[in-house]
This record gives sequence, C-alpha cells and structure tokens, in this order.
Amino acid sequence: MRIEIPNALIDALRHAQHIAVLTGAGVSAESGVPTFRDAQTGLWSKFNPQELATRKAFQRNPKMVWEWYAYRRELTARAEPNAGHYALVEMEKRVPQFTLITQNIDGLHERAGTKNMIELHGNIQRVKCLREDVRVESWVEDGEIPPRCPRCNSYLRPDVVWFGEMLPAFALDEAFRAARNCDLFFSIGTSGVVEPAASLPFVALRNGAVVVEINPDETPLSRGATFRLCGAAGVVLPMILGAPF
Ligand code: BJW
Repeated sequence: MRIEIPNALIDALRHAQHIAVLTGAGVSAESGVPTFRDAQTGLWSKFNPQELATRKAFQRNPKMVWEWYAYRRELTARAEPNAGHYALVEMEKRVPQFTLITQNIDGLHERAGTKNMIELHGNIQRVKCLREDVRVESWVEDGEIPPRCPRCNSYLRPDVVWFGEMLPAFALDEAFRAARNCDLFFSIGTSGVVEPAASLPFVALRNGAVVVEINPDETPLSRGATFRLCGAAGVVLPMILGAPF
C-alpha cells in the first residue's frame, strides 16, 4: 500500500512547539522483539499473560516467570534499534520540546539516543526486590532461581509493571502532563488496549492536539485520530522525517 504524508501533517510538524509520542511494542517489531497481541507472532499467542505478567503468577511460580523474563532480557539485549527509533531521535532534535512516552521495556529508544523519555512500564534490564520494591544493582549468583535480595533475602523480580500494579507515579504524571500540553501527539505501534497508557492520545485530542496514529492495523484510536498512517513504524517515520518541515 502506498503511504502519503498529508500536507496538513507536514504543516503541523512545521509549527509544532511540543511533540509528544507514545510508543508500543510495534515500534520494536522491526528490531525482532515480539509484540504482545499480534495473532501470529505476539508473545501472548504462545503464553498466557495471567500466568506470567502478574504478581500472583510470580508468587505462584517464581522460577518459571523469572526464566521467561531472562529469555526476553537476552533477546532484547541482542536487538538493535531500527529506522523508526532513529527517526524519533531526529524528530526530537527538530522541535523546541519533545517528550517520548514508551510502554516498551526494551530500552531501545534510549540506546538509539532519545533524550527526553518516560518509561511507563519499567525496563527489563533492571531488577528490583519483590518485598521492598527498590531497585537492586548487584546480587550473589549462587544458582538459585530467582536470585535473592542481598538486603532482605526476598526474591528479586524484573523491574517492569505487571497487570494490576500501579505505574511509577512520577512517570505517569509527566506522561499525562505531556499529553495535555503538546500540540502534536503521535501514537505509534500500540494496540491501545492497556490502561492507563491507552488514554493518553484521547487526553491529547481533548486538549486540542493534532493526533497521528502509525500502525498497520486498526485500533480503538484509529477513527478518532486526526491522521492515520497505516504502515510499519520503520517505514512511515523515516518518510515523515524526510518531509520538508
Ligand atoms: C506495528 C508494527 C510495526 C506491529 N510498526 N506498528 C481501565 C479499564 C479496564 C482495565 C483497566 C483500567 N485501568 C487499569 C486496568 C487494568 C489493566 C488493563 O489495562 N487491562 C486491559 C488489558 C483491559 N491495567 C493495569 O493493570 C495497569 N495498572 C494500573 O492501571 O494500575 C491501577 C489499576 C489496577 C487495576 C485496576 C484498575 C487500576 C498496568 C498495566 C501494565 C502492562 N504491563 C505489560 C507487561 C509489561 C511487562 C512485560 O513485558 O512482560 O506491558 S502488558 C503489555 O501490554 C506490556 C505493553 O507495554 C502493554 C501494551 O502493549 P502494546 O505495546 O500496545 O503491544 P501490543 O502487542 O498490544 O500491540 C502492538 C501494536 O503494534 C499492534 O497494534 C500492531 O498492529 C502494531 N504493530 N508491527 C507499527 N512494524
């Protein structure tokens, strides 16, 4: 399918004072990191989230959950940022204010070079203590899985946000502030079904921002977005950055 960047969008980019961008797993798909809900390749076509991405699941079967995250930690550590990640780095350089809000835990935006970034769902490369909820930088590897917190001997867990858990308060406040204050908002590579992140583009719309969706598939946002660019982030974003703004 031929994708065209509408002139009105180029105009909005030219005049934008604050761009906010929400990204989801689709942005990293072209780096080889599986999405969650895509029917054939999504992680949850093979695994049940209730068995793996909840605190209860971890308490029930800590070894299995730890190993699932260890497998994904290695996979994301090997992945490289793609053309979509790099286009967003370039976008940040071209506007007075830029806020990237990501649901991704793979750290690829940071590795690409994005500066002003909010991680809503944590980062898979970090671990924290299950009991005290504080980050842990080092621990003794004595073969026990999961390893134990050196301070309180509780299990260590990945520093990600599971279903039913609160998002980091500061990150969430900043994300909603950016959605309220931006004049141009991009929602890229997210199915838009997981709250509270899914509400951000609607907050931007209500506050008068131009909202652009980049996704090969339809989402709950598609009909309400100002512009819908139906394609892969790694193709569409470089096209946008190639436009004269
Ligand atoms: C491409 C592409 C390409 C493919 N280019 N695009 C209000 C109503 C109902 C329920 C709730 C509510 N508020 C809270 C809830 C409960 C829950 C929730 O939202 N449930 C819904 C599923 C119904 N939310 C929570 O529990 C959150 N906590 C919270 O709100 O606390 C307070 C509270 C608790 C309980 C009740 C009420 C309030 C926490 C959410 C944590 C989400 N955690 C996960 C796992 C992280 C760790 C891990 O990785 O294992 O985060 S779930 C998973 O989904 C992950 C993602 O960040 C998140 C979003 O997924 P994403 O990124 O959108 O990926 P996909 O796969 O869904 O979509 C990919 C898209 O890319 C697709 O559209 C493709 O088409 C597209 N694509 N290739 C561009 N190349």
